Amino acid sequence: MTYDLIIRGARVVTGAEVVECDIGIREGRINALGQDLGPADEVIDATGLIALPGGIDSHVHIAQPSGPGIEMADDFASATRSAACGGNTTVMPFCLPEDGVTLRQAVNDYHAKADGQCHVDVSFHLIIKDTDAQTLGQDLPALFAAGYTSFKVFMTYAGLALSDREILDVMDVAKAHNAMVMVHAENEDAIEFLRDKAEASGNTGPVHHARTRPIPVEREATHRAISLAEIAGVPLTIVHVSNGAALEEITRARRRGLKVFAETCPQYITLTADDLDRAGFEGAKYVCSPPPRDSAEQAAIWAGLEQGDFDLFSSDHCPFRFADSAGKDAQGARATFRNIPNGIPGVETRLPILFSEGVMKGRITLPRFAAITATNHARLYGLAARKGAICVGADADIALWDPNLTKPIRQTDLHHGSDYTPWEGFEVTGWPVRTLLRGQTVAKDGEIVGAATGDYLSRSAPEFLI
Ligand code: DUC
Ligand code: ZN
Ligand code: ZN
Repeated sequence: MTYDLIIRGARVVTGAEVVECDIGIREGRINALGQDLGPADEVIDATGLIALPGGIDSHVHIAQPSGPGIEMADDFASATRSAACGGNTTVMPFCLPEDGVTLRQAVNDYHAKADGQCHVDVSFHLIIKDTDAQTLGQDLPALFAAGYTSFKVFMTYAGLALSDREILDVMDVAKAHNAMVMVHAENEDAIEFLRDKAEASGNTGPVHHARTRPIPVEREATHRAISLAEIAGVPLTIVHVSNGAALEEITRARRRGLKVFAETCPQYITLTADDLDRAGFEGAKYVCSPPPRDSAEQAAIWAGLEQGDFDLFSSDHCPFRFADSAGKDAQGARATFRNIPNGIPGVETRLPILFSEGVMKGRITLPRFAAITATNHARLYGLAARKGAICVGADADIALWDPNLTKPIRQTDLHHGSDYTPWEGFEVTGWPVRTLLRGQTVAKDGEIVGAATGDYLSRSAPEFLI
């Protein structure tokens, strides 16, 4: 039997090894790995390239309600175009109910925004902001059963932050249904205290976003989230870990045998709080939570990546436009850091940054790169076997990388809806030059190919061992 496609001659990063072999693809799946596979309708000569599993970015925000007058810069079409050109084949955005809308209705509305628009596969996490009987007793169990098997809770942001009791109640439902709890760990009361003091002293510029969310704010909440999970008896994932002290809370808990998983992001290995202190209002371009720290904390995050303390490397893509009254830069309203929308674009640059800074600089191996950018995301969020690895039987979601291509990141080359990138001019070596989704090329040489063929992925229960 002929293959639909053979990718020939790449160095292939499988689950465990890097091997030179051909990849035979039939009906959208990887059918064989080996030599001399025989005839195919199409052959891609990948000599000199590296075949990695298509990236899974399990932490992105797309078209998420962001408050009165504020609009996220990406819809599903632009976000997934950007994802595909950055070597990704699956993204997992968060479904956030607007005030007065049930979780179930929010999921339906979010599907309506995504349907037919996506250039990569998508699957939704839920955000739990209401803990009423309808949400916890009915909507959440029904949604878990329907394949929405992970959700995020916030310990910060008025209107979103849950109390400790509420977090425990939500964790209890997760325990009953084997779902993954993701936590944004920052102490809202402490931030509010520091924010009031900063503003009273006239300290209102973007850098004060970072100064009012210092490391203890995150470290304490990380410790508390882990303790609550221990009390409730559930595994959890701490998302967007920015510093060594918070990571230490996680590694200590892991040593005690708790199932605590850790995620970090490009901003915590490449940006610092000084970026929020750039001249004029430029610092607003770097406002995200938790904030970037300093070079010592970057080193601590790198040590965690090198030593295997991090399971996930995600973008936390959360794009706003800069020169836009619906984005970062509104005269008056956003004149204090308190009102600057939190988040930065990064779904297209996540993988090139880690490949260049991690793999090419000898800090992490290719198999480790594959694990923290794809395989572990599939396992922890219920997509294992089908997604996240180049192995027989899996979807043929593959990114072909040129490890010798060096060029700076430029906003003009990117595909997101934001009008800037925080990494303008940042030089990287190694780019994904072709992305295949279920065996079909969806991006090539930095441009989208073909129509929006991304599917919605219903998920199984997470694997709590990776
Ligand atoms: N947390 C996120 O995960 N993303 C953007 C903003 C935030 O606070
Ligand atoms: Zn968060
Ligand atoms: Zn996020």
